[in-house]
Amino acid sequence: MDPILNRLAEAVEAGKVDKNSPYPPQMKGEDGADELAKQALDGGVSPSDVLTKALVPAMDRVGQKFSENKIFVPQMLMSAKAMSAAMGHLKPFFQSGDVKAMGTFIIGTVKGDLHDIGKNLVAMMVEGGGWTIVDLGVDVNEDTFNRAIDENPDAVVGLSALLTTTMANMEEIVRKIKEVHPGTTILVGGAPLNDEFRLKIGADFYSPDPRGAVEYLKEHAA
Ligand code: B12
Repeated sequence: MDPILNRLAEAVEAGKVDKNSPYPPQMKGEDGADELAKQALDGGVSPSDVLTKALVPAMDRVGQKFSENKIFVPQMLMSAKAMSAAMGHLKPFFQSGDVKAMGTFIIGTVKGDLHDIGKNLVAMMVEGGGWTIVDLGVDVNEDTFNRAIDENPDAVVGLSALLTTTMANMEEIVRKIKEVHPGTTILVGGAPLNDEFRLKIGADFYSPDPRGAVEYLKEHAA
């Protein structure tokens, strides 16, 4: 494998965003994901290889370490940021159709709920898995979800809820989405949820972390 892809994967895993970023201290002054992704593409590595051989495996390892409590939210956020910096260089290729996205993932925090840190992490990790993200933000109601599905008919939907009170809103949103768009696959997550609740509300998949969502989407991509 091209050594630049190894360096890019290491930068993403370590959360090194760009040359000027002070984190992590042991990589001070070194190129980060931003520069390395650009160098890889300028050097002739295909956008698809940058995505599948460096970014996706790096985020996969990050997700794994997070699941095993070997790293925590701040480190994961830095890796997600590094991944986003690299993705910025890939976007033009995705948009031009040179790289086929795995599909579209619509995500939002359900109505009444303003917590978005977990939702953003899931969005970034799923984007790292090669999906196009439609992020509807926080406090999102069923009509907004349904409109987004109208606009992106084969999209998979992700719902996030952090409050026990908004879990009820999540149930309502799942019901309304399934009424209007019966074939839609819905993933749910958020600290107070579990798989029993997922089953009760008729969603398709629950994961306590982004990695589970990425794995599920990989298996269920059209
Ligand atoms: C930060 C925070 C806030 C911030 C939110 C900032 C932001 N931009 O998000 C602010 C200060 C705004 C806030 C406000 C409130 N908060 Co608050 N908040 C928290 C806190 C400390 C951390 C949440 C967090 O970001 N965790 C880190 C992320 C990474 O974890 P996560 O969200 O769970 O996401 C992970 C997984 O759940 C999963 N996931 C998440 N979404 C999805 C979606 C899918 C599809 C999948 C697959 C996975 C997935 O992946 C993520 C990464 O692993 C928690 C306490 C805690 N320790 O959890 C309280 C907490 C959630 N808040 C709480 C409360 C009560 C409130 C307020 C009502 C307080 C108030 N009285 O005003 C308001 C509600 C405002 C509103 N309407 O939403 C309570 C909820 C209690 C309950 N059981 O309902 C908690 C648990 C604190 C407590 N112990 O009382 N809060």
